[in-house]
Amino acid sequence: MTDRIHTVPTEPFDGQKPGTSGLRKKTRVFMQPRYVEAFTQSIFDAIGGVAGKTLVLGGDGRYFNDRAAQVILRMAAANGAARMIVGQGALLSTPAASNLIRRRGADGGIILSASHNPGGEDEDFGMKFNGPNGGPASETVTDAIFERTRTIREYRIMDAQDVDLSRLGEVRLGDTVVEVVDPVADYADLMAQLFDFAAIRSMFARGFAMRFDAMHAVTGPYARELLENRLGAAPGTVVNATPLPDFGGGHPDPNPVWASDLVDLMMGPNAPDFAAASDGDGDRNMILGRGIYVTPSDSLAVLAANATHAPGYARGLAGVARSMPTSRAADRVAAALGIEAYETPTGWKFFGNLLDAGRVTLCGEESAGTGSDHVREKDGLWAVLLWLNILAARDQPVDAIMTDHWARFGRDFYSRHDYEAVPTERANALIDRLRGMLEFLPGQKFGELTVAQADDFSYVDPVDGSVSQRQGIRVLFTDDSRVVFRLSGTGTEGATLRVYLERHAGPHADHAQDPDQALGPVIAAAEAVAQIREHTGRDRPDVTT
Ligand code: G16
Repeated sequence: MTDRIHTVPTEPFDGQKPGTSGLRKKTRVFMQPRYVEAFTQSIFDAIGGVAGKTLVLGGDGRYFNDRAAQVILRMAAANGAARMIVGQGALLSTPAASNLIRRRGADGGIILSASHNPGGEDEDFGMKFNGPNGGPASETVTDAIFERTRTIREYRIMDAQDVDLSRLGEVRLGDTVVEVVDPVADYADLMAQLFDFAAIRSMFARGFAMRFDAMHAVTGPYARELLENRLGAAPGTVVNATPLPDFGGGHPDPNPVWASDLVDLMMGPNAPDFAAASDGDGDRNMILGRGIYVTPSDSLAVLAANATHAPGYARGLAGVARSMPTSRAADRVAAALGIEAYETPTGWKFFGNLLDAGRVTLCGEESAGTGSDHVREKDGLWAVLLWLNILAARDQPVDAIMTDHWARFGRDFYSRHDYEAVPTERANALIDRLRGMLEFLPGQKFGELTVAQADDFSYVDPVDGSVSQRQGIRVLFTDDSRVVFRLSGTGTEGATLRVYLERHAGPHADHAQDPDQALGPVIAAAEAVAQIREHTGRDRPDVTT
């Protein structure tokens, strides 16, 4: 073999700045000559090189996943990596990649995904780096990567044929061992350690019916293996199970808008007992019972209150964490359990230190993410399995579990309104105006509601003391309602304004109300405070979840 290592000159590319979760851009941006190469070399340089190191590599199977993986392998070889552990077909769900990094003691990993964003030549692509703990790189590391992208002048790559990633086993690329592994096996084994598979199996054997929508994305093979093969759910329980490069033309985003078929099924006469969906890279989840949608914020709270039904959590929880815009439902559970509750900025990376320090066991976000200390990413199938474990243990339907939960803790009515592809300057103007008003807001009345407090969320990491400022505008009203305004860090077009709306109804209030109705005064106050229509030019949100 005439493998040859080249040092290739490049210009820095503008805007290779990792956002909430890695670098996300239009696929065609990534397809420009040297773009993936410049970013990959910047990652390698920012982490002190990869000579002698072991990295995990895989992605969600979207368009360009396979091409980017081959480039990264040739660059890892040229940069002297000792071993690259790659999922067969260059596939790995994000939680499975996190697990592999941890289990194999790797120095980190590169995950190819734009998560729930659509895939295809004209859609989105992404790359993110996870550290040796298996979690998303901290802001210190992503800042160092970004700094490097601004000065990079060359990258190293090996001339070589594509590695056959369809065959399990080891091959060599120069001195680097490329190990192609089954993407599902280790992850499925981990799940079997955490949950009472016998109880879940017996529930399915008694006729419990479920549908899991893999949305043509990466969780299909994982869900088939776990739900149908290991737990005995009826064949056909997992639908849209084959990962496709364009996710079948849809948004692989498990929410009531993009998984509306599943919601329709669960609200109709032929609903099974339970339904769930996951996203492009397998870290998000949506939970539904017959006739009921469980919001991600409520799901976190219910899982926290019931986790001890699962063997992996039988000893109880150290604490729970939620991102700031996530409803405060989980805090109420933590208070009742006498454990710590933490409020972090949006982004799974902020949970890493708390999990590593053993301060929290469960974490979650309003953006359909829930997880625990079993890996360092949110984990869609994990959440589904914990729900199944709880349903098996309590032998009650989802709606009864929710009614019971709200009767005990009260209900946090919750909704998120997204305004997408807003011109960046207009979105910035809205946020800047709010920032300028903060000190004058307390005491002001907006419709029925009076502002109690308002601030721009700032987070001091309790483990390493690092500070993250300007993480979202919080407006708290005297009746304990809340509105949060922030700009998304994952969009690829203009700005996405997210408005998070929340209203608490105590244990004895009417919990059966329609959430939109319950939130009416909060929605009106949000418009009055922020003048959303005027700034965005829109009458209504593009997506409501
Ligand atoms: C990512 C992050 C999450 C975050 C979500 C939305 O999820 O990992 O922590 O909550 O984006 O972020 P934003 O509101 O900034 O768009 P995923 O599933 O896209 O990786």
